Amino acid sequence: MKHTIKLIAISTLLLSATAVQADWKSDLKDAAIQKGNNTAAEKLGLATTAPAGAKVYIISPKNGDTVSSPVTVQFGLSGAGVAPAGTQVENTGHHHLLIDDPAVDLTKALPASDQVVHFGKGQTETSLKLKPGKHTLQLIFADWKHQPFNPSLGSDKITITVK
Ligand SMILES: [Cu+2]
Repeated sequence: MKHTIKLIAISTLLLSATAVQADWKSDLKDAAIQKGNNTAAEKLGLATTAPAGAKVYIISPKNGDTVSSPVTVQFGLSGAGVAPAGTQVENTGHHHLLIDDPAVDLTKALPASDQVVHFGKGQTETSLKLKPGKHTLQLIFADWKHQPFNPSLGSDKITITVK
């Protein structure tokens, strides 16, 4: 009797060890598939579907404000989350600030320049040095590979005057 109990215990142990191994293998397989899909999406420039109902807006300054430089720009987002660039988590992305209306192709990964500023660490505000005069600001929220969502998620374009 004692012997039987021992055998059952051992076979239970073996069964759970096999289950753990299968889990581990399928996790590894899933990770490999995900990595392959990510590489393909990046190479092919596939846009990520925009999180439903997400909105991007500039909290401050407000359209028409007169401000002094440096200007604190606060980024607003609802219906989606912020994640650092390169981190693929569903329904997340990072902010990009377009300064003075640069031409950008919203179907491709955004370039980086003085006028297209990436916030790849997941920042939600910045301090911006601007020359005196009128300037426009617009946010574009893009996915882990800097590519705008489909449909694209952007704020209204605001105009401010720097003293
Ligand atoms: Cu970016």
